[in-house]
Amino acid sequence: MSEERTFIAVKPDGVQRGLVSNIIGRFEQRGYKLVGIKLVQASQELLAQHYAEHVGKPFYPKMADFMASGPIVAMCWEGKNVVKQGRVMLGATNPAESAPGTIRGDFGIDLGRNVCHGSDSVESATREIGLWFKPEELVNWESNSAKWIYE
Ligand code: YYY
Ligand code: MG
Repeated sequence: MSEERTFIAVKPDGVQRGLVSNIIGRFEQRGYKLVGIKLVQASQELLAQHYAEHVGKPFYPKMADFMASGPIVAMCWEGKNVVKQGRVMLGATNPAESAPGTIRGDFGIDLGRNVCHGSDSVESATREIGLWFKPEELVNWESNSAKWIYE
């Protein structure tokens, strides 16, 4: 079993459109374990840290304003290869290129309204979890279903 963790966030469009339970359900049903969750109104400061690699790019101001336009559901999910598999479950960055069956492919049309964020590497995940959660907001717990999910 793996202790790998990733940061998944339902963006303001996903919250406004009532997609929170569907997105949580996909990670639960896959077998991943929820270890942190909260509703956050993100500040520009937090977003600039979260998207540090994109600050200064032409699309950044509009994207950051969108990300600050309403609540975000910030989550931490745990399990084997959850960073990579989380990205697979999200689909491509541009929903127009996301396969049906993925979150963005099922719910998105435009690049700037792609519903959900997921960490792109184990290093990013560690950094993002540390930005969005205090250590005491993450819960270590044993899932009774683990033996039915992992061989
Ligand atoms: O990691 P991921 O979210 O799949 O894509 P990134 O390239 O890191 O971009 C972050 C975020 O920015 C993306 O989900 C949509 C938005 N964005 C945009 O609005 N316009 C672009 N040209 C590129 C990205
Ligand atoms: Mg990214």
